[in-house]
Amino acid sequence: MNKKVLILISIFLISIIGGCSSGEKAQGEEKKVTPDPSKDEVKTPTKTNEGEVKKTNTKVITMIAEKFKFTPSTITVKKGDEVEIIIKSIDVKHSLSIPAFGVNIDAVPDKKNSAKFVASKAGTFDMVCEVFCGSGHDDMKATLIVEE
Ligand SMILES: [Cu+2]
Repeated sequence: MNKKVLILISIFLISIIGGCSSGEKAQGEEKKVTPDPSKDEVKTPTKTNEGEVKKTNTKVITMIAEKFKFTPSTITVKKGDEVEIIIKSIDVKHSLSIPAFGVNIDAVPDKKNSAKFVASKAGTFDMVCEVFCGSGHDDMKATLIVEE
């Protein structure tokens, strides 16, 4: 009895596999047709991409503030990128200010603060700490490079 059941099951399985493989063949035939539509597909998404670029190109950068530096000390993005900076301090209270883009984030110990901005202009910009944090405060700077 069991053997008959097994044989029946294996017949079913074979017929299912056979059905799948014939399905793959059908898909293979469809793939042969795709090269021409794919050329059109390349053109159409570029239109929608312009809107999507801002969403998909969000660059999330995590920075650490400490006496008297930022890590990383230089960040590089592309013009038009939406940039999210997440910053926390590992000692005392600092801030990260990017005057060129109106960004000012408190850098607080044990807390992550963040801000988003669009890097709308190319160039090299200062990022500074605006909270007086000690003798090296004036040297507490980092650089934002926005590539054209
Ligand atoms: Cu400071």
